[in-house]
Amino acid sequence: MNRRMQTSEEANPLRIPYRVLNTGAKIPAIGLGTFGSDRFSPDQVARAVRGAIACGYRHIDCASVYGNEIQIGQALREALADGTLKREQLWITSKVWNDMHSRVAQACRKSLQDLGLEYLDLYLVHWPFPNFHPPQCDVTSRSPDARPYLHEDYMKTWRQMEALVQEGLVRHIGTSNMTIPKLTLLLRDAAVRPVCNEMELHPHFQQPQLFQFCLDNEIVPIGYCPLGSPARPERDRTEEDTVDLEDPVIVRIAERHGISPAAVCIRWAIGRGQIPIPFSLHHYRENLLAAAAGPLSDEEMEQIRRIDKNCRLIKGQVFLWKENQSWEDLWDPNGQITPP
Ligand code: NAP
Ligand code: SBI
Repeated sequence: MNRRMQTSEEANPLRIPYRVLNTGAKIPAIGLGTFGSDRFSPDQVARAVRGAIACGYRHIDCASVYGNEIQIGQALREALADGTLKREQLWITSKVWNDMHSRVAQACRKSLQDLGLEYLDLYLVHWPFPNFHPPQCDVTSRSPDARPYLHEDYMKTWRQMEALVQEGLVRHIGTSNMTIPKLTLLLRDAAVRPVCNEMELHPHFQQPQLFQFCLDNEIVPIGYCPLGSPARPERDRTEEDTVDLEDPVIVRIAERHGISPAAVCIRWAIGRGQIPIPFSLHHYRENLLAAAAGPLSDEEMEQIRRIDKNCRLIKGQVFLWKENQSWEDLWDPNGQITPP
């Protein structure tokens, strides 16, 4: 075995699959989500990050708005302390929150400082809406400084993202919560192309057109709420929401393999070509093993394709900028950017 092989097996003992980005870089095909919501403290999430890295996770999905980057930074410092695990073996993502769209470098430097890192592997524009809304918010209220999506504004933010790559503060930049019309304009005007779009993806919300658009344009889809976010905050629940982990098709496949419904969702996600980032305080090891277990059969993949219910869980109500506006407007339902 040559030295290069040894290094890569030490870095990836469980042989977690990876995806190749449009820059040629490799990103682990599963990451650990870190949004503890109002239920789990920063210390609880940081403990999960420590445990997850110890059992083989190499990709952590962070964001300044999750309010726990300082504690996660401490966990990362400990993981890197004895030099066995090297910084370059980790993939760390963070995101600029909506109130910092005109101060991207400041936001990025703050995340770097809190996480104790010299660079991020991936920095995302968290939402395409430049309005501030405090995390503990009431979905029925409207933020007084809410503003609509305007492509010119987004490009001003994107230019600042591009500058971070030039400065070496981040290795890759990407988007989150974008739609086809918004991405189409960004791809037309970007000097540095987004490597990914982080978006809601789970068996009951497969977004087939946007998903295919991303693949066609070498944008890797990173899938949030990959298990249907069973512990999401009350503000993100409606009576129409369906439950992926209880879907009879998912449950039947799980029983056939002797695995959990969550493991089925993860194997489906990776088999489809998206990167799931399940949050977990208690099941992260099981989820990593599912990622390493290999694909479901073509027939099982097809069965899951057919249970899509177009059931969006994170509707984004908090980002609406007008009274009497529907959350659907945020997602450009007519194939065109919803006018301001
Ligand atoms: P999720 O990952 O679908 O669900 C997480 C929940 O599932 C946790 O309550 C967890 O419980 C449970 N769980 C995990 N593994 C399980 C298993 N094997 N069996 C049973 N239950 C299991 O939803 P999410 O946390 O909403 O989304 C994941 C991540 O996506 C977030 O943490 C965040 O990093 C990211 N995100 C990004 C955006 C964005 O706008 N870019 C939006 C939403 C989310 P335990 O803790 O008990 O394991
Ligand atoms: C927050 F901390 C505050 C609001 C909010 O709304 C949408 C969902 C989200 C997010 O953007 N990322 C998450 O994991 N949850 C969130 C987080």
